[in-house]
Amino acid sequence: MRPERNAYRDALALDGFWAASSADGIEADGLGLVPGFAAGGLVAVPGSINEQWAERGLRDSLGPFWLQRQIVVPRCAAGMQARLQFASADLTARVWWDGRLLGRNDAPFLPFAFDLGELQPGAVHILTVCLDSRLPTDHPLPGIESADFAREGRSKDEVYPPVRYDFFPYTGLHRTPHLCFLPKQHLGAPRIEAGYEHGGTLRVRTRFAGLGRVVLSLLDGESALVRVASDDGDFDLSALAVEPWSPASPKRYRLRLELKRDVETLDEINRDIGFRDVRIDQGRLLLNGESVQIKGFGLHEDFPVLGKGQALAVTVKDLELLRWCGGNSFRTSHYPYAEETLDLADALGLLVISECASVNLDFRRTTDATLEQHIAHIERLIERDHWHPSVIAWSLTNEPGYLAEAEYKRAAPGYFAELFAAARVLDSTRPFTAANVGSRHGLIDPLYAHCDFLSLNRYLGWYENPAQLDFAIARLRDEFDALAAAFPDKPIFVSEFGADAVAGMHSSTDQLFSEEYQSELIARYWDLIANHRHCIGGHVWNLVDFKTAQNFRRVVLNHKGVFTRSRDPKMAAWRVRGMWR
Ligand code: GCB
Repeated sequence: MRPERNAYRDALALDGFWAASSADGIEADGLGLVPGFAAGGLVAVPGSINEQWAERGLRDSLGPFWLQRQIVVPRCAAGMQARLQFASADLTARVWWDGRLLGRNDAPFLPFAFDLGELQPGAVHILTVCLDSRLPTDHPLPGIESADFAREGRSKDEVYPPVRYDFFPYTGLHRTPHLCFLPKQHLGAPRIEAGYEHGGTLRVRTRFAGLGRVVLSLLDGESALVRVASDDGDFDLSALAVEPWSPASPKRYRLRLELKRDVETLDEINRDIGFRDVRIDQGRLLLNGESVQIKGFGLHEDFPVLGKGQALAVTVKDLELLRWCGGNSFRTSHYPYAEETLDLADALGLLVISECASVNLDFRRTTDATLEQHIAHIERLIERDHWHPSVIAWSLTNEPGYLAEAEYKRAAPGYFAELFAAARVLDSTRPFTAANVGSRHGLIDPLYAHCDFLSLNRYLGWYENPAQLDFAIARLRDEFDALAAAFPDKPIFVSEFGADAVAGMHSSTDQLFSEEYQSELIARYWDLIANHRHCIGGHVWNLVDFKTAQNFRRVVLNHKGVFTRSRDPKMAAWRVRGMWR
């Protein structure tokens, strides 16, 4: 559960410099105060190590990287239960406390925690983390080794560092870890469903051990709209006189849960929630009963020097750029973003499609463990993000079956059936989807059967039919018509469309990589999306240019941003602003 500071809980941010090393044999040295670290250096947390240590020749390293720091236990620890809380540790991590292995985490971009019991104020502890971005080939975000390219019959390894996906595999503690201090008797992560149907509805399931009762308050500023108690921590409230949350008016209320014994308060947690209803009905996306059009972008957590390291100023900048364009939505392509990004989306009234870290599932290599992990990661994603009003849908995977069609046809239907069924048990209040890769499966993707709306990543006019926009748009229209006929209840959402443009490259004729062509392609797609009866909207790929692994298709960056990596507008940004505002 995310760190919170209030009268009953505290949290120590573990940001700053950490000792670091990429040397071999560290584990064998023992993990007290490790001598090997002396030969290392310092890295900043939060941040990506690759960028900070590029000059040491580690820019393209997938790890392992060892990070270590001392922690002096603060006074507030007295009488409290300590919990070590990572907002993420990418892509995988093992964690030691005073040389004792606490555990590992294999879910990139998701939080995890370890209970440490009561710590002595003033005591000094050593925290060690080993980060490794070499993922196994059967991970939901599949890894690949250079040798695999040869095994696949490709003449050379094409991508370095070797990855299957189109963003740089940064390694680091990308979000601030915390040492949290909880009361011994405390509340667990609550399950919160805030809906809107003839007034607000609120369903809360609180977990707590031991005796006591939970008091729920719903606050609008200083005034309490509701204050009710429950012995088991469960609440079902309806007909609440609240304003609904929407992009036009993202009204939020503070939900406060207090754990009480007699008159004494033992613990408290707060969430700023919003009341809204989201559903797919008769081929439309309805928010609070009204049809909405999705206008926005795919994004990445990516910035020069920071890599994937969190900086709240960049978060604000990106969402403000999105709004400047007239957008109302984004997808957390292709992994869970920092929780603060969702907080900001809640506050700004943006509609978020939250995506699990899963790209290009390769069904030659999936195993039972893949599905098991994939479901576990979705469970953790939903547990983390389910209470955010901005999250309107879950995307369970991006472009599965990009490779190996035969295995996809054989294995994917069963996989998706189990994946979606498991996910639907976890949240019955939001639609589910996953992004289909157009060039491979077209109309017959087994994914479609399970999606509430069809998410299409389409690059006609770019990877296919380059510089032939009339032909590309005509093909796309035909595909929309065919999908509308085949899936009348499942609207189409174009989850990706776009073209690379190198800022400053211009052309008077249709020319790939020119700013004019990018701008024209986006405008032509949007014209189709906005006017097709079966289409609920689209996301331009991408808001901002972003770093990828090295390969001949990318000139350092993926240049499909309508803004450069330093966030300056290309022509397309102005064009989109003209279309959307
Ligand atoms: C896609 C992927 C995305 C890539 C994009 C591209 O379909 O989902 O991760 O970056 O295409 O630019 O090729």
